[in-house]
Amino acid sequence: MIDLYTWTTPNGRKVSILLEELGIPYTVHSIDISKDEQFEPSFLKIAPNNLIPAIVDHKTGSHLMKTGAIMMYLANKYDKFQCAGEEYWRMVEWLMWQMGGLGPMLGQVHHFVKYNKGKSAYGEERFSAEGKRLYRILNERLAGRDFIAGAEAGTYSIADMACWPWVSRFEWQEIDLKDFPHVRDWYLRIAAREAVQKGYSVPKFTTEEPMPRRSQLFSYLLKGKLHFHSLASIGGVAKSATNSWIKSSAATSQWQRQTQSTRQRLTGRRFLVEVFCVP
Ligand SMILES: N[C@@H](CCC(=O)N[C@@H](CS)C(=O)NCC(=O)O)C(=O)O
Repeated sequence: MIDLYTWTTPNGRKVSILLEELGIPYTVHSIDISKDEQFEPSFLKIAPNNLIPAIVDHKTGSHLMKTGAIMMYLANKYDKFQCAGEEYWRMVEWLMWQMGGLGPMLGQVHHFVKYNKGKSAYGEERFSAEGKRLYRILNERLAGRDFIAGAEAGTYSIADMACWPWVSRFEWQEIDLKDFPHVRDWYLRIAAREAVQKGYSVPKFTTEEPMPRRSQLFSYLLKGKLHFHSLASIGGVAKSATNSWIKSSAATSQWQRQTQSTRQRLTGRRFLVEVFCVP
């Protein structure tokens, strides 16, 4: 049994998404970093760097901090979501790119642009530019590929799971995903996964997965790029609309149930019109 110590942040979600993808039982312990719970001595014994997430594997007694290490440990232990051969190292390369670049730099964007806007023009410009550079690199990497690492179109791996929760904060980062179309395709592809939707709400539900603007989704549907299973996951977009069915659907608090009702509702319907063309 794995114990996960986490909070509702991109780093926390990387590991809960992986655990959901693995489909193994795990116990969640909330460490509310807004209440400084990461400094509790009991947590520091597991994660001396006082950052979430961390895990304890009760089978071996080992504990780990740092998402890169945790994800490699779990992927290795269950021999899943890791690439083989040479591509293993490509996957590690991109995992390290996330750990050393995408995460820390976008974290700075959140600090300057989202939480402290107007306090430091230099900080905002510097980190926004670096964030955009990283989006550009990811966009180039994903051109012609479904996933970040792996032969040919790629294999869904921990490299994707590490990057995705950071990209999910594109609104905080003032990033328009239409400027990075390969990232947007990849983002939607992963957002459609049930395990990702579940892992996103650990340790508790905050918001639905953020989605590109409705107008962008529209053009996607028309181009046939979004398929039925991805539609099931974008109930969150529909939820913000004023359609009465959507409202009643929103009343079911559980995301999973809502997703299912979205799917049922969409079966055999001209869902485009019904879900998105609302006032
Ligand atoms: N590189 C670390 C980053 C972990 C991290 O930055 N965690 C943040 C939340 S996303 C945290 O615990 N912050 C609490 C604090 O700054 O005291 C990892 O990958 O695990």
